[in-house]
Amino acid sequence: MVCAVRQRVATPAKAKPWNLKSIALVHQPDLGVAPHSSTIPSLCNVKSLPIAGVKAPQRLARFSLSISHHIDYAMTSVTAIIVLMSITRFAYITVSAAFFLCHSVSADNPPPQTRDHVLLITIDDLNDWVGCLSDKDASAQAGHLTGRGHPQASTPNMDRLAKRGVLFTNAHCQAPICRPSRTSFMSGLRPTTSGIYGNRPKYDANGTLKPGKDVPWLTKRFEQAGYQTFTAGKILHGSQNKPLGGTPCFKTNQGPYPPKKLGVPAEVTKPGVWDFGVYPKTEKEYTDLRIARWTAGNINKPNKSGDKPRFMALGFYNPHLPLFAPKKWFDAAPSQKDVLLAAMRGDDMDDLPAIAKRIASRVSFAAPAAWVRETEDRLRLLTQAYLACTSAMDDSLGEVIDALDKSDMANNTWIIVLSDHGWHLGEKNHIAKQTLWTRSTRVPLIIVPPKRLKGTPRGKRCERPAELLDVYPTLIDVAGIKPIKSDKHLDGLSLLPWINNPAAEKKRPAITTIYSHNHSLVGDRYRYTRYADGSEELYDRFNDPHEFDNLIDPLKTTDKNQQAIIKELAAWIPSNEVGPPDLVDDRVKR
Ligand SMILES: [Ca+2]
Ligand SMILES: [Ca+2]
Repeated sequence: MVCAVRQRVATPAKAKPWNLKSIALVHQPDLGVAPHSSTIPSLCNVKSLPIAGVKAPQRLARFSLSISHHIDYAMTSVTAIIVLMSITRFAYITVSAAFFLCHSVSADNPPPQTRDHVLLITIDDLNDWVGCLSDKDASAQAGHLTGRGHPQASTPNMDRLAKRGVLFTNAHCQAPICRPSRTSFMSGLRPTTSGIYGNRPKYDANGTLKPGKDVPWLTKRFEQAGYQTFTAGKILHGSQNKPLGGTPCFKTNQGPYPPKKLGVPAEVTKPGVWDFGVYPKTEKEYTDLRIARWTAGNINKPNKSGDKPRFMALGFYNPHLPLFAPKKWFDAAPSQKDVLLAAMRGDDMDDLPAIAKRIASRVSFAAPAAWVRETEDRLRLLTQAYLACTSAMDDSLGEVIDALDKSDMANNTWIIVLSDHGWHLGEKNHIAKQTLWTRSTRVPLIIVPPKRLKGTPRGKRCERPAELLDVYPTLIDVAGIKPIKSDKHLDGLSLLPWINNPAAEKKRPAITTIYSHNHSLVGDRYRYTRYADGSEELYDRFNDPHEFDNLIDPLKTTDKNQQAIIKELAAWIPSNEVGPPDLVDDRVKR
């Protein structure tokens, strides 16, 4: 019987139970539930599933799926039993026992042998300056950045993944800083639920997020469902990956660092991450490449855990500071003279509330950021380094994808690529992250279905709002693993309906939070921001992708529908938020 089950994987006809075209499901494409309600994500996105072979995104489908499996097993088992009974009674007893063993496994989760692998790739501090998110033609015509991406960004490997799957062009982080963002997508909980708004304190030994919630980390969730997991590089903040588990695990910190500062004078900042330039001398020392090659090596190794599917998570460090990369990537980047700078306008800060400026001034390492802003030449060097490091990281990413494509996991692996948040390089007079403006919140998010799913939409762009915390319920959904009690606490939505149909409507905006009670909400067109003191911003992202003009500025109010837009977006501001309002009044205005 065990042999009979394995044959199901190799024979296309045996994959029939996974085709859910015939399953009638309730259609609620835009999350037809009230904001703030306790949602079960996999029940909120129910709709027909046009992708042949995609696994069920919700409990109803999974229930039907389980029935299908039982019938399939029963049919296979009966055939096997008849044949074997003709041989000996002993064989009959043996096969019957195997049948019941298989039957009990399928009652909990789909058999491991039929499940897809998952490759989750996280990138650190990469904004939307990637090839597939950039308005190259429009920028070239205009001679400057349009506000969407960067025309000189070179990321061929991310671009080829976008052609193989769905690129979410309106995806945003839940917090514009490492730890709370990474916590959100690895736990499925908003900062407003977990209470994790900043980079400190460290996770506790057990990785507990909040007593009583009992939500497992994403890796643990898959481990509990029968997956072998491994982690490499930066998944949680500061490579504090211990709570994630995973065997094997490749631990490495950022670096190596040169003996002295390269791009920033030593007197400007203490030794540490704030620097940029050509380093290390040899490619093999480059950390992201080491992470990629370790991962590729593990992909190529025989799976020692038998038939277990794999959940592989790796995190690249670049283009997080320090912006170091081998020389070839600086040579490939635009020269200091030719590099296009981010768009800036002299009066851009005039229509911003004071708290927005205070939040920007709270950024870590303010001194070197201010030093860069002092001259255009310095900003050009930093921009060049950011583009060089992005390309270097992308090249490392390519090695992982190449290894996967050559492996025995090539046809049955979901690939997810994301960045934890964006980064400013001069927009709104700001360097670094930790703001609620688009260059901090907008991130690349690419989801690539397995090659085995013929007929799946590929090379599509989904312009609907998406959140990084949607990754957790999405992966549970596409893996088809059995829902558990803690799933009802998840704040995200499965994106499977939008993988199937990128143009489907979606009412729920993407929400980014910085410190408690400071939220920015992005819908299809507008960004609405409400700070802890009640002050507001509103941007028309279609007509003003740079977010230059705060429409709430009384002098610029022209949209007669403004109140309706605000009301619609503000309804999604999380209620019952953990922590008192943070007015960010501990720093003077810059
Ligand atoms: Ca980060
Ligand atoms: Ca402005």
